[in-house]
Amino acid sequence: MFSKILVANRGEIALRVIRAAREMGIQTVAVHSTADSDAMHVRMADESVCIGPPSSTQSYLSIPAIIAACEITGAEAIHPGYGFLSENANFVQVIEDHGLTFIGPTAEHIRVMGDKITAKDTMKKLGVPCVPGSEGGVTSLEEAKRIGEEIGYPVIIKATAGGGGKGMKVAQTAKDMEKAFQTARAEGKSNFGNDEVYIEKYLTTPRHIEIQVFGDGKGNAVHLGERDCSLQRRHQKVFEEAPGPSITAEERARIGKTCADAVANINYIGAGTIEFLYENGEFYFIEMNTRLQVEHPVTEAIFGVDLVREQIRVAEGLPMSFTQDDLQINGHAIEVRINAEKLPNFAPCPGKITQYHAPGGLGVRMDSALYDGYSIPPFYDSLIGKLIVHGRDRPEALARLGRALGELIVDGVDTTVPLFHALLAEEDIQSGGYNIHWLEHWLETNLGDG
Ligand code: MV4
Repeated sequence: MFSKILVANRGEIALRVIRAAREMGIQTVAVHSTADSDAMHVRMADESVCIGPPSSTQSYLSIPAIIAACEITGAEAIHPGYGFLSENANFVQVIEDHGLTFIGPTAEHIRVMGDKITAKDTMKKLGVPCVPGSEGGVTSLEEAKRIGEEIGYPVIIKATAGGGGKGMKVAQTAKDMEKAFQTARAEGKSNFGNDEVYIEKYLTTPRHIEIQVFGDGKGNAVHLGERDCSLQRRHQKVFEEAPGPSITAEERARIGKTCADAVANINYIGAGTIEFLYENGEFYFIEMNTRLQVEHPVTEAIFGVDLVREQIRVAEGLPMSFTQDDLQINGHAIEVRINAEKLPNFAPCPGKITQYHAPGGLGVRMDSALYDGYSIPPFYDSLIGKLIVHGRDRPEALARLGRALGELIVDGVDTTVPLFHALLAEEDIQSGGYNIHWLEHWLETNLGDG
């Protein structure tokens, strides 16, 4: 059993990890930049170490500073949270070279899934359904055009190293191919230092459905159903729910088993998310994330499990504390992301919180590192809280979300809370009838955003 772990993150996710560790009787070490000396994660941890100046590259992304903090405090393992170093294979390698444990997958699993072509090839061989497209990378315009004719337009050209929507271009017809192909390559080169691209059939109106998987690293794995994360703005999720309003129990059992078997086959360890586009009753693999995700609490709510506790257990070599048969869905959960941003353009809005009051009551969870008088620094992302509601069914969860949003007070900065009040009034949100384009269209129509 670990006696002390270091949390290489900040904000609500650092608190999330500290809370799980404390319930397990494990001591915690927070790391922080000079801009975060007064941050809640520093106050909540048993110990803290300042690892550098405000800039993320010199603090939360500094591998030597984090390793030094481990050695100074005697922490035996590192939980990376999400973002920052959570999907950095080199970080995992350095941690292991120092005789420490990374609470997460192996460097190899991170490397394989970080390269989108290798990830897709691996998943395809494991029997996971993928979007039709090129076999591997496409290097010439001639080849791109040939594949376009073969699979039929529209097609999408994606940078192998891409992410966050960068290096992704749609060609509606053959005459768009040259420009789309060259632009995707150029964006891959400038954003990720890699101009390799691949081509897929473009799905026009899918939903974003992701399957939560969990492995013990010894050939055993389970799935914890899906989350529907279709409501996004510029590739940032804003509203997530589980189960997916469009997914049947049969579909869940089938795609879930396919995913669990796939990760069991590669001895995957810890939490992972297999992302799909879902259209006309079919699932199409797009990417795998080898980390705990921001929206994991909706899965925790409906399955009644603590995913961070399980991550720590398997990192120690212990078995998972449940089997597939133990995992039964109870009710419905929704998460909304509270960002310090000013509508209608979602401009970051750091500053001092003059009043904070978290909602409570049955079926309400508020994961936030805010407190009265806290100053949100301008150096990091704008997520300041996640409100997660759980009800016996979707209508109850929606009603509870409206009630909890009404109780929430965040004064001193602008937030995305008004957006959620407005969304709850929409028929398509109440019915669950949305896809990946719904929110951007709604924002354009209702706020003039875009
Ligand atoms: C696609 C697609 C349509 N067809 N692939 C966006 C980011 C990256 N994770 C994958 N993305 C997409 N890939 C094919 N073959 C549409 C998107 C997409 C998207 C996906 C999920 C959630 C929101 C999205 C918004 C725009 C485009």
